[in-house]
Amino acid sequence: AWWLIAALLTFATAASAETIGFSQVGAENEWRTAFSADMKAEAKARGINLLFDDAQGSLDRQFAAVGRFIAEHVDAIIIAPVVVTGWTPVLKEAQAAHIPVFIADRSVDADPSLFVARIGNDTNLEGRLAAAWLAQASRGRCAIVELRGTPGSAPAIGRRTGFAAVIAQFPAMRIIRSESGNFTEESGQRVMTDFIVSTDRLKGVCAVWSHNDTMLIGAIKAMKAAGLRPGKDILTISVDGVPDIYRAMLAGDANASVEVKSDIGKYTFDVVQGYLHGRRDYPKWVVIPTDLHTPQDAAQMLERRYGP
Ligand code: GZL
Repeated sequence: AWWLIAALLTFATAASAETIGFSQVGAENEWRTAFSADMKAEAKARGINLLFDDAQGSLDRQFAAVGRFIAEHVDAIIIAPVVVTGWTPVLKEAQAAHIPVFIADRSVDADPSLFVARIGNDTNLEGRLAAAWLAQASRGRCAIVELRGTPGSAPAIGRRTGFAAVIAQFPAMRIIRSESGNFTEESGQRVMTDFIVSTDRLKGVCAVWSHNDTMLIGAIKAMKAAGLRPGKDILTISVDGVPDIYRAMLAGDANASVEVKSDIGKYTFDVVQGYLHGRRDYPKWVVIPTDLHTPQDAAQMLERRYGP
């Protein structure tokens, strides 16, 4: 009878729905919250039972969340790691419990045999692209102040390393101040205020290099409060491609941003579900591509990424 078939299908669907644990870094800025929203929406669309944990930037909370996921015998664990170090013990625990682990967004410093794959961006390339743009925009002569991301995080390490590798080829390009703003707007504003004081209102400073847009948004507020003109007298280059940076570009306050896609739920769950259904041919790193954007395409980027 039809009702019996419908009942069996419903049961079969419910039974096959995977339960997946997701340990998220936190909610430090709009890139992160967009990534969390995308992961939740994508899981819902796929009928996945997603156990979501916001670690509020704490590595210990992430370890506790993964421990809970293991105790609950989830089908798979996804980790967006706040920092690169310290992950081996919990990854070994998951492996011992035969629960596959996937790294999403930031990377870990751990034996690749301890996770199936990482789905994420190339942070070193982001730093290189940023420096190459600045080298061109400043004709290779620039004193730079740097706003760094969360200490020990893959994006802070990769962006700093990539940026430094490119400016090393330009003797007249150098970083004269560098502090962590922990990827947040308020810290970016505070650090830039300190830079303004310690450099006599950014005298001789040609550019601000910020490891993410959100810290730069804070820095722009600090510069404007000091009567300075970001995007005009001081070049700005940052990373993420969040809506506010395109708005800042359209206002003439920002010059360039390297995009990091935050809507990577579809790529992540394709790999996770594929693996759970038997695929074993994934590379260790599924690279999410990046692009640099400037005011010329800011309006189109706002339209395309964030709708009317
Ligand atoms: C992407 C992501 C970074 C963003 C920041 O690498 O891990 O973390 O660039 C976010 O905005 O805090």
